[in-house]
Amino acid sequence: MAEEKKGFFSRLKEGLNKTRDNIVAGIDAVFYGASEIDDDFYEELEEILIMGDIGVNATNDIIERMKEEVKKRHLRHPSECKELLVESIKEQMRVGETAYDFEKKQSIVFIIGVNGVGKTTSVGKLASILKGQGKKVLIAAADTFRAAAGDQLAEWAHRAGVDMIGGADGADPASVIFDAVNAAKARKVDVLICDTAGRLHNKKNLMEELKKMNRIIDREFPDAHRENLIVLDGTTGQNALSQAREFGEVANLTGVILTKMDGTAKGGIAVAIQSELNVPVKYIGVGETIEDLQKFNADEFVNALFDIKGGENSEGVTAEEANEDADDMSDTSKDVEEELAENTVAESDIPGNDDTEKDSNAIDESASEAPDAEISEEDSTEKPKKKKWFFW
Ligand SMILES: Nc1nc2c(ncn2[C@@H]2O[C@H](COP(=O)(O)OP(=O)(O)OP(=O)(O)O)[C@@H](O)[C@H]2O)c(=O)[nH]1
Ligand SMILES: [Mg+2]
Repeated sequence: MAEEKKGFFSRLKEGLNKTRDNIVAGIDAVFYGASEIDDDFYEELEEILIMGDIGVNATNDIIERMKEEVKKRHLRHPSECKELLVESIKEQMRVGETAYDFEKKQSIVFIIGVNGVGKTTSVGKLASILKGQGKKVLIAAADTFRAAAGDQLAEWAHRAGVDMIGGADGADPASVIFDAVNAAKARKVDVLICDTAGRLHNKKNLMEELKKMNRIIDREFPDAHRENLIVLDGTTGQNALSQAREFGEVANLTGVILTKMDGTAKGGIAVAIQSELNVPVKYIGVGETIEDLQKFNADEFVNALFDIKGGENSEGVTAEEANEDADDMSDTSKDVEEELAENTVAESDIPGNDDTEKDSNAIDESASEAPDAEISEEDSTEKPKKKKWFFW
């Protein structure tokens, strides 16, 4: 078991195989095929970067910067430019020093995104990382739309060894948030991570519902540090950008969790996200098990992409070492994941996506913003709900 496990850097490198084939092979052909640094060279490079999902903005920046450096350093041969490109991509993607401040504060991490992108999985993985750091973590199952959603998250909570608060199937997700935020305050939890239902960004009432949940958090726990992470599926390429833009309209996005980077040829999207949206990719997912989420590290990512040796992060700790704590939690994950993998949500399964939708799905501010009683464990259990999850 343990000997089969690979370090995160190896998994990242392996996961980026297709992206590497897609981008790096073409880039090498330009660097080592062209005989001089001329307009054709820049044009070919530009084309490959754009085709590799790196995005127009980032590509323009990279090319402009390269032109300047070529002049400054009096470079003559295209092969001398590869290092410039690598440095330039790293520069584009570097995550600011404050990006992970939430780890040091009492925080509420709100996880949003369209259907099936890997939100619930990422909540479980993130909970495990934070638990591994010795944090007191609570997770909120605010996806009450899909019958199996609570069970799926409960299993992740179990794997990560953290508590979870949920609501009855079909309950107002805002009421789950209300309960969870108050429980987090009462129990002096370090980080509350809230899973939410997948929603299409063009469904107005569902997007309004996100705003409502946000307002409840602000109102109930104004002092908490807020982290709104959008989960984007790396395999969807440019679509991920439009999803992030739409969600950015209803929530102040503070970061991206980019999932399914294993096995996609579109990994270049990580560069595009950073430069087109100006929102940092904070975590990337490279697989389905609990250890397959890692803090995004630009140097490590670009080194893996270009197969450059030296997978060390800025703190001088290899990703493998940093991840060791999560090792013992991974054993059961695959089997149970398969059991629970009935999670493709048809649009019609989601309230608001269907003309026959019940009125109760309409946003009812009064329903869940009204409760002003303090939430205690007793209060919560008294509510006549079909299913409610508590693990203390
Ligand atoms: N290969 C791979 N699969 C992943 C990754 N992250 C999530 N998945 C898979 O993607 C599928 C959907 O994951 P979920 O976590 O249920 O996605 P979700 O966004 O919560 O889905 P909804 O709640 O239905 O909107 C599952 O089969 C996960 O195992 C990843 O980084 N790599
Ligand atoms: Mg989910």
